Amino acid sequence: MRFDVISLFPEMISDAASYGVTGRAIERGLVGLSVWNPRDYTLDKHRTVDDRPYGGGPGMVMKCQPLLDAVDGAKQHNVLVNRKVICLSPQGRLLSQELLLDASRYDQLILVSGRYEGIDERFIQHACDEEWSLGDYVISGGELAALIVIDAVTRLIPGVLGDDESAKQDSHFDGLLDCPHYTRPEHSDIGDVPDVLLGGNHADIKRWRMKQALGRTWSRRPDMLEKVTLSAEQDALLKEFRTEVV
Ligand code: 4FV
Repeated sequence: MRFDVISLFPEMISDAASYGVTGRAIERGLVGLSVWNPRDYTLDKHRTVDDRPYGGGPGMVMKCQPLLDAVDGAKQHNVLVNRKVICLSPQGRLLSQELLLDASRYDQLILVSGRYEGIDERFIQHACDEEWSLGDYVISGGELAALIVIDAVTRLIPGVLGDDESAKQDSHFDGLLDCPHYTRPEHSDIGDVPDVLLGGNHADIKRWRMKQALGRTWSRRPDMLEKVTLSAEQDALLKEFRTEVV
């Protein structure tokens, strides 16, 4: 998997992606990352990447040409075919584990990070396969959204996480919130570790964790429960949880 990010702030991407799981995955060559600055593709001496909006209104809009040429640069650099060009914007499809799992199957993701009020629509319609959104709020640039896509997709690349099992442990992986986690000390003045986790009975531990995941999803994100089909055992565990909390 390789990520090619189109951004006016290349260091913001390369610096942030150099830490932790993503940083190690890049060092190990499990994922590739390059950043392409549209300003390097401008044709005028002032290296102009934005201009005033037609129809008036506040702020500036990113011009087509520098973005088109930057995307072409990212494409020419990699002859990979199984790729997608994604524009990160509030008008896009909401990011989800399901969308990111699908994206992790591509060879290349070209992630376009806008700035200013937005990007000339003709570029989006002509050069982008899809628009993706972090959520229904406005941030100052698409870079943070691109970094979230890079982080979340990189975790799904085989070999990146210690054992691929851990990606499966991730919350949202099976459509449920995660169970609570504990580590030493066993006892503290802000509470003790639940006994079941100390008993060493892995079946009981697995059962307790699923019960907690179901219960937390039910109490915090009932919208997610509507999207999953629970097994008979999960149904029973959730009933048990609910009878215990009322
Ligand atoms: C955004 C989002 C987002 C809009 C104008 C950048 C800003 C500015 N990107 N999910 N929500 N982008 O707010 O992805 O150019």
